[in-house]
Amino acid sequence: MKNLGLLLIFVLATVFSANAFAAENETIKIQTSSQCDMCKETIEKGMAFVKGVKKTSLDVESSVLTVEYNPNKTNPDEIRKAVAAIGYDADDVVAETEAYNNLNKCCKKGAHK
Ligand SMILES: [Cu+2]
Repeated sequence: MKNLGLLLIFVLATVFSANAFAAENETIKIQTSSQCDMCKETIEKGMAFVKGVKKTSLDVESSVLTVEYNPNKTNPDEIRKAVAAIGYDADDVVAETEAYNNLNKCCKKGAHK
Protein backbone atom coordinates (compact mmCIF):
# COMPACT_ATOMS: atom_id res chain seq x y z
CA MET A 1 0.00 0.00 0.00
CA LYS A 2 2.87 2.31 0.80
CA ASN A 3 4.41 1.57 -2.58
CA LEU A 4 1.18 2.40 -4.34
CA GLY A 5 1.15 5.81 -2.66
CA LEU A 6 4.71 6.48 -3.78
CA LEU A 7 3.89 5.39 -7.30
CA LEU A 8 0.94 7.76 -7.37
CA ILE A 9 3.10 10.67 -6.22
CA PHE A 10 5.68 9.78 -8.84
CA VAL A 11 3.07 9.68 -11.62
CA LEU A 12 1.52 12.99 -10.56
CA ALA A 13 4.92 14.67 -10.33
CA THR A 14 5.78 13.50 -13.84
CA VAL A 15 2.50 14.78 -15.25
CA PHE A 16 2.83 18.19 -13.58
CA SER A 17 6.44 18.75 -14.60
CA ALA A 18 5.66 17.78 -18.20
CA ASN A 19 2.89 20.39 -18.25
CA ALA A 20 5.21 23.04 -16.90
CA PHE A 21 7.52 22.64 -19.89
CA ALA A 22 4.93 22.37 -22.64
CA ALA A 23 2.80 25.45 -22.04
CA GLU A 24 -0.74 24.95 -23.23
CA ASN A 25 -1.99 27.19 -26.02
CA GLU A 26 -4.68 29.63 -25.02
CA THR A 27 -7.69 30.81 -27.01
CA ILE A 28 -9.33 34.24 -27.18
CA LYS A 29 -12.33 35.57 -29.01
CA ILE A 30 -12.10 39.06 -30.49
CA GLN A 31 -14.95 41.13 -31.89
CA THR A 32 -13.74 42.57 -35.21
CA SER A 33 -15.17 44.99 -37.78
CA SER A 34 -15.01 42.40 -40.58
CA GLN A 35 -17.80 42.39 -43.17
CA CYS A 36 -17.45 39.52 -45.63
CA ASP A 37 -15.62 36.41 -46.84
CA MET A 38 -12.84 38.58 -48.24
CA CYS A 39 -12.22 40.00 -44.77
CA LYS A 40 -12.06 36.47 -43.42
CA GLU A 41 -9.32 35.64 -45.90
CA THR A 42 -7.42 38.88 -45.27
CA ILE A 43 -7.49 38.47 -41.50
CA GLU A 44 -6.72 34.75 -41.39
CA LYS A 45 -3.83 35.10 -43.85
CA GLY A 46 -2.49 38.17 -42.09
CA MET A 47 -2.67 36.59 -38.64
CA ALA A 48 -0.83 33.47 -39.83
CA PHE A 49 2.41 35.48 -39.75
CA VAL A 50 1.94 36.98 -36.31
CA LYS A 51 4.40 35.75 -33.69
CA GLY A 52 2.92 33.21 -31.27
CA VAL A 53 -0.35 32.82 -33.17
CA LYS A 54 -1.16 29.17 -33.82
CA LYS A 55 -4.58 29.19 -35.41
CA THR A 56 -7.12 31.82 -36.43
CA SER A 57 -10.68 31.43 -37.49
CA LEU A 58 -13.14 34.21 -38.30
CA ASP A 59 -16.86 33.67 -38.08
CA VAL A 60 -18.19 35.91 -40.89
CA GLU A 61 -21.73 35.99 -39.49
CA SER A 62 -20.77 37.38 -36.07
CA SER A 63 -17.39 38.96 -37.05
CA VAL A 64 -15.86 37.16 -34.08
CA LEU A 65 -12.27 36.09 -34.54
CA THR A 66 -11.08 33.08 -32.56
CA VAL A 67 -7.33 32.98 -32.03
CA GLU A 68 -5.31 30.14 -30.57
CA TYR A 69 -1.92 31.37 -29.34
CA ASN A 70 1.14 30.49 -27.33
CA PRO A 71 0.97 32.58 -24.12
CA ASN A 72 4.77 32.45 -23.81
CA LYS A 73 5.18 34.30 -27.10
CA THR A 74 2.28 36.72 -27.30
CA ASN A 75 -0.76 38.03 -25.43
CA PRO A 76 -4.30 39.28 -26.17
CA ASP A 77 -3.18 42.94 -26.43
CA GLU A 78 -0.54 42.10 -29.02
CA ILE A 79 -3.03 40.01 -30.97
CA ARG A 80 -5.61 42.85 -31.00
CA LYS A 81 -2.89 45.22 -32.23
CA ALA A 82 -2.01 42.78 -35.01
CA VAL A 83 -5.67 42.68 -36.12
CA ALA A 84 -5.78 46.50 -36.09
CA ALA A 85 -2.60 46.58 -38.21
CA ILE A 86 -4.39 44.49 -40.84
CA GLY A 87 -7.13 47.14 -40.95
CA TYR A 88 -9.87 45.92 -38.64
CA ASP A 89 -11.17 46.96 -35.25
CA ALA A 90 -10.38 44.39 -32.56
CA ASP A 91 -12.56 44.81 -29.48
CA ASP A 92 -11.68 48.34 -28.26
CA VAL A 93 -8.55 48.66 -30.43
CA VAL A 94 -9.39 50.76 -33.49
CA ALA A 95 -8.13 49.74 -36.95
CA GLU A 96 -4.96 51.47 -38.15
CA THR A 97 -6.03 54.19 -40.60
CA GLU A 98 -3.61 53.39 -43.39
CA ALA A 99 -4.38 49.67 -43.40
CA TYR A 100 -8.11 50.39 -43.16
CA ASN A 101 -7.96 52.80 -46.13
CA ASN A 102 -6.28 50.12 -48.22
CA LEU A 103 -9.08 47.61 -47.66
CA ASN A 104 -11.41 46.74 -50.48
CA LYS A 105 -14.60 48.86 -50.56
CA CYS A 106 -16.77 45.91 -49.56
CA CYS A 107 -14.63 45.36 -46.47
CA LYS A 108 -15.16 48.84 -45.01
CA LYS A 109 -17.26 49.18 -41.89
CA GLY A 110 -20.97 49.11 -42.62
CA ALA A 111 -20.40 48.15 -46.27
CA HIS A 112 -23.13 45.53 -46.19
CA LYS A 113 -25.72 47.38 -44.14
CU1 LIG B 1 -14.57 42.08 -46.58
